[in-house]
Amino acid sequence: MEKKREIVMSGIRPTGFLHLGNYFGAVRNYVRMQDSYTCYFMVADLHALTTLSETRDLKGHVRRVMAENIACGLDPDKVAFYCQSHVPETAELYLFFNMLAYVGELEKTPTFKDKVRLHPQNVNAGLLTYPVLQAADILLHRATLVPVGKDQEQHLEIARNYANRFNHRYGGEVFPEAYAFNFGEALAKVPSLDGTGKMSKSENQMATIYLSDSDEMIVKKIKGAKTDSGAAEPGAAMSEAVAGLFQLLRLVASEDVVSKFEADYQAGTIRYGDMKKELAAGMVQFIAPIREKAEAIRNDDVYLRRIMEQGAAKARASAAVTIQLAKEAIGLKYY
Ligand code: AQP
Repeated sequence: MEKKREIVMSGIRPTGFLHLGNYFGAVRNYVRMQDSYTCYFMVADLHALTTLSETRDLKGHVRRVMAENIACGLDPDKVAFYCQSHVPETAELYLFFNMLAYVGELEKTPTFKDKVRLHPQNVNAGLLTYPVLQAADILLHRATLVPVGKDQEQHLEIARNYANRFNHRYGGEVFPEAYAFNFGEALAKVPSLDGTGKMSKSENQMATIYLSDSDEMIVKKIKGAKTDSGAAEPGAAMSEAVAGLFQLLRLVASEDVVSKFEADYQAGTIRYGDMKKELAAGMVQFIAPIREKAEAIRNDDVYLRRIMEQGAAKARASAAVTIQLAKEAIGLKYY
């Protein structure tokens, strides 16, 4: 008998253009997992509403995120690839989990505190309960594996809490524990080019490389990346900015090339201009085919509509089973 496949779930917010962090933290693993797991991947448009007060660009962003995922190799026929708002069961489960979520706990979530700092004028309840909606996304399919980047690790701990709380409060084993997944390796964190933090859709666009950047733009951004004046003495620790550049180089260059520049760094002879040239060439070679493919998909209305409808149907079939189990456990069943 065929072994039951583990269930995988993950999502990306349509808040802008996909970047290298989204690729190496998430999409690359979606593609690697699609043949051996039962996968649900979604465009988290409802999550986007927590920070977007202007939704004029939403449609374009949703289509772009879909197209870029597919251009990266995601096969909508192998997985359920859907828009979060097309699966209303998500909102139902979110409501159930809100009864298990404590305000004090949510207020302490670091991502909430960051968002309050960044958007003090828009501290809405949706922002506070973001991890609750995320738990609903994952547990709607009773997923156990969640391919995400390092920045999402804490949200998964929260999702495990809600799963356990639900099972404990209402009885039964409706929800499993879900864990962040990166094939046994540390979760990815693709650094920004300015040496501070991670690449991100919505912050410092010149420090983030997007999958839609032109060749010239990629070269320009890498040229402008922060460096330092080289190792102060042999064996000295790298600055955060230079360590980040090496991390990026490792994503697109051969081991020989990386080792050469590492040795130069240690010897104090590194020429950052040469390293940047190598990095830019590797990035251009990596991104150009994705960009071109995504552009064609993005403009194909008929195809995108078919993908969205097919994805929603698969996701809703799985969601209906979970909602039924959850309602039975809670006791929301009167005849
Ligand atoms: N720099 C990154 N390195 C590794 N993984 C990353 N992810 C995001 N940035 C990096 C992973 O990508 C998936 C989608 O996350 P997201 O939609 O929250 O992406 P974002 O770029 O972080 O988007 P925003 O809108 O700009 O969000 P904030 O404001 O939160 O930074 C996730 O798996 C994430 O781990």
